Amino acid sequence: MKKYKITVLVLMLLIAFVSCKRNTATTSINNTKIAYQCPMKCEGEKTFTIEGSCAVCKMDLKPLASSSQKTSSKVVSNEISDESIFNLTSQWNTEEGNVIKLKDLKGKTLVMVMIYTTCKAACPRLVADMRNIEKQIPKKYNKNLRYVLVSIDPETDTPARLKIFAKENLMDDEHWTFLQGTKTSVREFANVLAVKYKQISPLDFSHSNIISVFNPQGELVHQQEGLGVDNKETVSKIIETVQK
Ligand SMILES: [Cu+2]
Repeated sequence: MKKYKITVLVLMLLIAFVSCKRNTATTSINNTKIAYQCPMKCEGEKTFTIEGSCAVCKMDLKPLASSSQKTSSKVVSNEISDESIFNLTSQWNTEEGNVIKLKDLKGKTLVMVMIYTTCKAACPRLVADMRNIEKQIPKKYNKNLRYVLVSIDPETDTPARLKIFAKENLMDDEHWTFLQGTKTSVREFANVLAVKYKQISPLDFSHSNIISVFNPQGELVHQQEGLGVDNKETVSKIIETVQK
């Protein structure tokens, strides 16, 4: 009887040891495989080996394999009509107080970015990036181009506020347009651009830093991601698109 008990005990210990070992094995595989990155790429391509939150934007780091940002960094679409942002039916207020739909911008190459005017961190740099791009495009194309800044904070960024912002940032010419939507339309538009944003306090959002180029049919032809990144490719893509 005693011998039987010991055998059972040994068996149980063995099973416990085996299952324990299996657990550690999977964990270590997971640890070595996954790299984490800020979904907003606040620190560029920098990756981390453990989960946590971004030191810059405070968003949760995402496992790199499941990051959709990578694939969306350059999208060339074939399905013209279905992929066009002109399918979106939402209405927007411009900084001039006009009410428009995105399809009212049809026929122009669109350079679009999502920002909010009370942003102290990324948006001033994104706005500078937009101006830097605009400066490199020959002026003769301006009539066939529209640089569009969509507010991710429609509650604060009223048309009047956007107008002031436009003037302050010397973006008040006709080829610049600022848009105020609704919370729903802004979220919908952000999803189309693969822009992520999250309100973290009443006047603060963490958000992706993506500048998108659309052809005159409203199809996405190029995206650049990051702050102060090399925009040569974006500039040549805009010129190529506007010349078509
Ligand atoms: Cu910002």
